[in-house]
Amino acid sequence: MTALLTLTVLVLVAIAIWQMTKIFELSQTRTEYDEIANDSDNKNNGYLLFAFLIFIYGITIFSFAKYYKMLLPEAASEHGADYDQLMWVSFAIIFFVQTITQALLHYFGYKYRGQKGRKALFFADNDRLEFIWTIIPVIVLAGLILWGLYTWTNIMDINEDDDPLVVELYAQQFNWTARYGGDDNVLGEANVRLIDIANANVLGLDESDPNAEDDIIVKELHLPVGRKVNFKMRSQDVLHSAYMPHFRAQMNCVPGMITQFSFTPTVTTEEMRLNPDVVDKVKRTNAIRAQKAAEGIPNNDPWEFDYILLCNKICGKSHYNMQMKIIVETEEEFNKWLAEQKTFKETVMVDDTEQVLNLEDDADIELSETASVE
Ligand SMILES: [Cu+2]
Repeated sequence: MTALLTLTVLVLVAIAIWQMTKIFELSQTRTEYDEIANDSDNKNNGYLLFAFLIFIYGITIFSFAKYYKMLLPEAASEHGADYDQLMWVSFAIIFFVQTITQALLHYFGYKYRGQKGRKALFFADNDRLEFIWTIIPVIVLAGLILWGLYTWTNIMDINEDDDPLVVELYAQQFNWTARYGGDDNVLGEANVRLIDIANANVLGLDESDPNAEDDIIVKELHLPVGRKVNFKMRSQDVLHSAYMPHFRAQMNCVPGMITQFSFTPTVTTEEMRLNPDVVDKVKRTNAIRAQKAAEGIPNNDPWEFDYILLCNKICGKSHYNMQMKIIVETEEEFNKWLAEQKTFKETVMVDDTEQVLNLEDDADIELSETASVE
């Protein structure tokens, strides 16, 4: 706040000085009107163009050198490599073209600066030149767009081939819930109108749908490595966006409809923790955390890398913290974890059963025990 105020004061003082200089200039009687640029002004502006050129090249190189490490590590999904390749080729073309065109632009600005007695050349058109500067961008852009469309179509080809694992991602202000189809890998019907908080049916599953019985609802997303996952996204309230940066995946979650995304994780959490980029990032982050902890700032325990699902639509005041941990593990570890989770029937529907069977005295104790399990 103090810095902002100081800055505001400095800017205002600068404006005041500038205005006073103008008043001073206007009060002088002059023979020559010097608001028109002369040769020396034009030359200085020409040099300033070169200075600006050096500045933009410099800041580009500086940004890449300093912030390159902020980029994501290698992709952890099958399609991620294609996606990254498309991005890097686009980057390379943009940097190549920008480097050349900016140099030409600024050089010609300097070369053909205004000079007393020099007249601009009248140059109507040149078909060959126009053809060249039209056809090159057309070919390059058409190539990039076609390649992009091809990649996009491949990524968005969501099908049931190769026995994909079906997972629902449920978004609400401000958290994520995941649901697995259970033994049959089929998600039961669900609708926000069926949400029954009192009965802990938080996702609005249809209790009359047999497919819902073995559904598993969790707050931590586990995925088996090497198996295709078909995500089905729902939102309870506003637009959210399921963003899994390490897998190069993002899809909007729209109230009233189911959106989809599909990818195959290729790197387990354990393997990714050994990735040199990740090791470096963890080291840097923990150095900052250690420093903050030493200064007595709370919540600065050492951090360990984990994949993450983030919300990427500004959906409200706690949007910044709308996230869920993702763990990619081997098929055996995944199956073991899944087997330990309670099904929808075991958690929610048990209450109804208990109510019915409670009428029989003998069954009472046993069922109460089951029912008390969260
Ligand atoms: Cu959100």
